[in-house]
Amino acid sequence: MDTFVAQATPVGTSAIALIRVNGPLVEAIVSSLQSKTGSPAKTRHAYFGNYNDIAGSTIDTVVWTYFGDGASYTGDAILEIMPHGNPYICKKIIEDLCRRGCRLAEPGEFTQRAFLNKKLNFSQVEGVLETIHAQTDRALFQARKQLSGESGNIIKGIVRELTNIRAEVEAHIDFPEDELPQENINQIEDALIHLTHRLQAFESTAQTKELIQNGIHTLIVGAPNAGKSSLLNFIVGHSRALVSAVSGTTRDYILERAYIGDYLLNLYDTAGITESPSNEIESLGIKRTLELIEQTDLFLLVIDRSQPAPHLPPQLLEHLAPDNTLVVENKADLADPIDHSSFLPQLQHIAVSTLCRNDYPKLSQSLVSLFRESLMHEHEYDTMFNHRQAAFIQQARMELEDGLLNIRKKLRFGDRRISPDSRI
Ligand SMILES: Nc1nc2c(ncn2[C@@H]2O[C@H](COP(=O)(O)OP(=O)(O)OP(=O)(O)O)[C@@H](O)[C@H]2O)c(=O)[nH]1
Ligand SMILES: [Mg+2]
Repeated sequence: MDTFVAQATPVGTSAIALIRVNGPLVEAIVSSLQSKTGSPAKTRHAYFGNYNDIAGSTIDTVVWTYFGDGASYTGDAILEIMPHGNPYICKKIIEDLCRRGCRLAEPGEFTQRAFLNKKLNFSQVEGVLETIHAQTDRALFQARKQLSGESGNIIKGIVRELTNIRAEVEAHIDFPEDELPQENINQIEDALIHLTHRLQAFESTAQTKELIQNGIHTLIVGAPNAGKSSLLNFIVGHSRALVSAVSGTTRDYILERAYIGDYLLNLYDTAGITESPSNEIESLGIKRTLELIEQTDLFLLVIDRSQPAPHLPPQLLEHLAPDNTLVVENKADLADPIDHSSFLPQLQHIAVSTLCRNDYPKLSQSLVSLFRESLMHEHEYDTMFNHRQAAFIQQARMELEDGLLNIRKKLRFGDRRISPDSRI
């Protein structure tokens, strides 16, 4: 096995940096770092001393820690070296380690070793990635669950239940003359129904998990000049997008990350949608807005309270639903507003003025309730499964449903025998 090395901290200037070495050469490198020879380095023990290159010149004073085989993250011997966080020092140390026989690590290779050495299962490997990228408390909570292996344990519990059911069914196949009492058949059926429901619930968490991890794709749409860019600026809290009284100010869409409560939003400010674009650039802008619709989780439909309701294209209207849209009646500060309650009355409306900071809590509260009740389906703190896992869960659920059908056909209504080719 090769010995590989990588800087674990980002490249840049910082107080300290961390360089990790993994593999069989670690012991020899550790011996060269020890000032006194003789006693072997203690595992998981921090030492302080000079890092001398292979020619004997000191590169830096460092803190280093040795993790013996089996006592490390990867399961292999690891050496962690913490020099000062100077990219030049780090480069020199890594070059020196390569001269001693190490090679540069491939991306993700430390975690790959942990997986190959059975220190982590595949879900936990995904948990490492989730932990690194989590940007909200919810995302971190989910990442911790994933890292702790909780989702795997839940599935193992289900496998145990299924194994018991299978044993009972197989016993009947082996000894068909012992007719399975109706009570047992009912029990098997109930257990399978219960399991399919649980699996279905797990499948449905994947969408929520994605929203929590990657953010809610939120499209700010509406007629020109309704105040869409003003709303983007209002939410992000600074002047990100150009705002002007000239209709058609925003041409191409603008993407900005924002937080509402503890929810991460990928917020798109778009070109105003009008039935009669006045030039080619405006048409192209509208086309782009409509292209974004398919990937949208949440629509903020901005209308101007001082203007009649806008005419919106069917490609947009057909996507708007009470669980994914908030109609923002903007410019609430203007006198004599038009009553828009009959405009898309099935959707929730909220009146705000983006010129009035005091309206922000009202907007954020409406959004947070919409996220909780409609987008997250209230299970934001349950154990969730990612899309990869959900695909397997779906496959398992479909197999169970097949099994259930077979049981109903063959045991209850059929010849009261379970065919050996039943796929339970
Ligand atoms: N009185 C009042 N004016 C507002 C409010 N919000 C925005 N405006 C004004 O409305 C005009 C248009 O605002 P924008 O945010 O540029 O509107 P938009 O929808 O992005 O416009 P386009 O990009 O051209 O489609 C500007 O003059 C803003 O100052 C509000 O709450 N009250
Ligand atoms: Mg704009």
